[in-house]
Amino acid sequence: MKALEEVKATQAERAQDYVKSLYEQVVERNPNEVEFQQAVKEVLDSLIPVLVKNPTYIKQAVVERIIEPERLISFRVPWVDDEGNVKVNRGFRVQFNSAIGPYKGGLRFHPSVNASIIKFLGFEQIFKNSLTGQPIGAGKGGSDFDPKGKSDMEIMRFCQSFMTELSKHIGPDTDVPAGDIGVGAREIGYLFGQYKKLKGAYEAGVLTGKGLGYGGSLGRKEATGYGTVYFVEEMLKDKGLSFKDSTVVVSGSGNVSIYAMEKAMELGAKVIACSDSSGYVFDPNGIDLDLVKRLKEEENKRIYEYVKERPKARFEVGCAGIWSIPCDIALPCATQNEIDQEAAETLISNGIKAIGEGANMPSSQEAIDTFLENKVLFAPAKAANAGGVAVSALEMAQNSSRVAWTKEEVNEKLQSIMKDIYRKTTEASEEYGESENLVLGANIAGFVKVADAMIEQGVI
Ligand code: NDP
Ligand code: 2IT
Repeated sequence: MKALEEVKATQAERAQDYVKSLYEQVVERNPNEVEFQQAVKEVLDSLIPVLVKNPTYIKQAVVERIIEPERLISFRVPWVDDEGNVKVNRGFRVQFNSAIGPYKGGLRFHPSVNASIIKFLGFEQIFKNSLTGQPIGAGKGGSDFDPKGKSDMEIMRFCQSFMTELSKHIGPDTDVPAGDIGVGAREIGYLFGQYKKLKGAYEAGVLTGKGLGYGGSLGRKEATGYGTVYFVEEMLKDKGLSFKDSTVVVSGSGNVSIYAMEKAMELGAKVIACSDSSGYVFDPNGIDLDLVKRLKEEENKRIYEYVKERPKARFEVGCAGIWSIPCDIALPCATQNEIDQEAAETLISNGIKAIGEGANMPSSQEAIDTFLENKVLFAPAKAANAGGVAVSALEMAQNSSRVAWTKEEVNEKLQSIMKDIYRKTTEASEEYGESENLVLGANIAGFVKVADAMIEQGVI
């Protein structure tokens, strides 16, 4: 018996050493790409038990292969502003993994975009897309273009120039982009129009998140936010808890945030704060979501305008302070690393029960460790925000069969996909010995499907 335990301990040590050496390689080959390094480290650490159990993955170098993108495209995006000045931005598309389907993932337009950001997002998409159970590989793209303060025509000209180059690399069966930060229905419309003009053909399935009148899916706009809340509801249910009568803080006030707030409210929660990059609003009587929608979806205004119409609400400059508001459930839905260790500790000392990551990698590694050590229920991004890309895959399915499902049909499918992701995630975390650790569960469950497909397809 002792001998067996010793063998197991040696195997675990070997897997740990192996993972450590892979991480060192990643740092060496991708210097200064701190977000990409962070995303890879989290996954590598989770994979140790699966590598111990199945050494074939080491023999076949599946992990070495999975951390290297199949292709990274970087390109010049020249465009002309309203005053006639020529501007140049940088565009990216990373085609990370096509083992289980065409590359799939959003486009982000934000001044912070660089290769590290796009690679971390593309890498996470591998595991997320796998968890959805849909036939989609992983990609991500975007540009350091800043949409803030640009006119509609400037946005259109930028999108057209961006697509002129991107169109050479995408297609309904090769790579299917969608939205992310700074890219919503308006941008997808301009991108689609330019793609169609260049191809001279109506390839509806080349982009998702399209307008409802030209091939978009009902329910896609709401899918990420709703899906996050469905996932968290499952997690709470397991502990005899629910959204009903809970207080909720949601960061951001964009696509994911607005529909996370909407579904949490529908389930009986009181949402008391939301934010944008300028600061946050605290409304002790409960956020007026119609007002947020008008300010953000229609008028393109900053969140501080909210307090002008809700005198009992308060605006505070800076985003991090939102995590000092006492609440039962926190849904970070803005951007990466918005919750650091200090914010995590503050949330815990204020009695937080659950975290649901609507954004990608919103918690730093130290914050995640702090939540897990303190037994806070933690729904990791790859699982919790997979509803958006899952409904994108449903949009692709509708486009290729030339049908349109009702909102109810899409929503039912989304709910069952989120339940299924929760089941897969918890089963994997139990199988690999850490039943409360859904980070480990999501990473392993997402990995195994892709890794097995890669092995079956040979060394390519
Ligand atoms: P939006 O552009 O619609 O909204 C983003 C929100 O986050 C805005 O309120 C924005 O404020 C805020 N924000 C963005 N960057 C920063 C920053 N650096 N610091 C502080 N606040 C910031 O994007 P989405 O809602 O689509 O995306 C939000 C998150 O969800 C991202 O992490 C994205 O990757 C992730 N996600 C999105 C999916 C989707 O379907 N759209 C699917 C899965 C994940 P401001 O307007 O002031 O910049
Ligand atoms: O991060 C994400 O999953 C998204 N931005 C959505 C991607 C998609 O293809 O719908």
